[in-house]
Amino acid sequence: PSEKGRVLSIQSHTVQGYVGNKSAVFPLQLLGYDVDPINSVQFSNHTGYPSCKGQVLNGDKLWDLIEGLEANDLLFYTHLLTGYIGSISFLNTVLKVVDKLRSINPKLTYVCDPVLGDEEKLYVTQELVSVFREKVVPVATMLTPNQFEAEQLTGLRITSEQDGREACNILHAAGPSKVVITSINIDGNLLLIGSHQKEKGPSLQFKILISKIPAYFTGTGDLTTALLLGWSNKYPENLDKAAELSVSSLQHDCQSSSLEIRLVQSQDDIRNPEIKCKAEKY
Ligand code: ATP
Ligand code: PLP
Ligand code: PXL
Repeated sequence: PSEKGRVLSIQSHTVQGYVGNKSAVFPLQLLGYDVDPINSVQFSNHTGYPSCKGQVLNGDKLWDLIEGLEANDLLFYTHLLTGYIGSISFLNTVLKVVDKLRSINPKLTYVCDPVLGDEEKLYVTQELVSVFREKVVPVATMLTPNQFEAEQLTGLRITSEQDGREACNILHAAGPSKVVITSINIDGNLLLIGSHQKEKGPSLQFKILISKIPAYFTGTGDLTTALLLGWSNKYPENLDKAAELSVSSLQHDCQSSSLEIRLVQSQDDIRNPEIKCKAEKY
């Protein structure tokens, strides 16, 4: 276990329920991190409900906040974490934030969940996918796409473990040294595939088999990425261990049948997860 960090987390806020910052900030705090949230939107609830109201932060307003922090010398971060981003202008400003933070801490780790869609459906424009592919992936340190997002970012069709591993290698070549495909649907079960490209040499890859709970959860992707950030910073050379710990926490949080994950009720499982899912190295 190594150093703690200070995380800037740019994600959605929902008044009620747990997606975006609501599912990332508290778990990271439990793991001992200082977390500074910037809310990219403030909505009443997540979009899995019949309706939803609220406000959206634009790129200029995001930059205002960064300038405010900079004016007081408050821009030293060890980690930047981003999730769903809905507009090109906001995404371009996030790219400016990455540059700015790296000019202050060249070792900044940028953990990016490239939220583009799921189950063959995009929730963003094709243009946004292109910006992710061309500009965001190259500056990310760790990337956590789902199956569909990995396909969008690589152009590869992923229907097997082997395809997943190849997609990871394509993504490494584009930038991030750590890639975790958080779920691949194979034969009714979920497979997580992780890949760490150390210096030169082949990537170290592993898989975790996750038994699928017959329900649909919102916010699990956001929680997974936050936990992967938290644990992989503690075990920087063991992405497989970080992923085991992250997935094991999640299996506790997904034990209810409601639309929401159970974060406050699962504090002990976040701090000290009992390993329920073992990683298998390739
Ligand atoms: P994103 O779009 O943010 O990249 P994602 O689509 O990868 O997210 P999920 O598909 O929600 O996110 O999966 C993230 C993790 O949540 C999985 O690795 C798994 O541990 C857990 N999970 C999600 N849904 C289920 C389920 N039905 N049964 C068991 N585990 C689940
Ligand atoms: N779907 C997911 C997974 C999201 O993360 C978000 C974020 O706001 C949305 C949908 C919302 O998209 P829209 O407001 O375009 O429905
Ligand atoms: O989980 C991603 C997410 C983020 N932000 C908002 C959402 C969702 C998913 O529904 O509604 C506002």
